[in-house]
Amino acid sequence: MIGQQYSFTPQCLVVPANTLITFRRASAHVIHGMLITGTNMNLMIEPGFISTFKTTFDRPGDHLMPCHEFCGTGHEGMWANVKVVDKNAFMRLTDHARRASCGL
Ligand SMILES: [Cu+2]
Repeated sequence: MIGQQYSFTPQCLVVPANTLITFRRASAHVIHGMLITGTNMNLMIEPGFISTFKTTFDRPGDHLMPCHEFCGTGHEGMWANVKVVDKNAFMRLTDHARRASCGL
């Protein structure tokens, strides 16, 4: 995931529950922060570095991932989503595609 003023790309991630997920984040411009609501995940994203963390979501659900480091005039609108789906549903979604879409 890339953070840039003032969005994250991609805007939404679909991941399977009960599976170790590795997040890798980088910034295109300035320092951003990112947390995942309902979890203890919280990190800084700095230009020139790749921030990495691993976690497992224990159940399906939707989480917001807002930028929590003031990064400029559009900071308040900078957020993304992670959609956690049942592992079997994820396998069906990716059966014929390389990645799942949040549009399902
Ligand atoms: Cu920000």
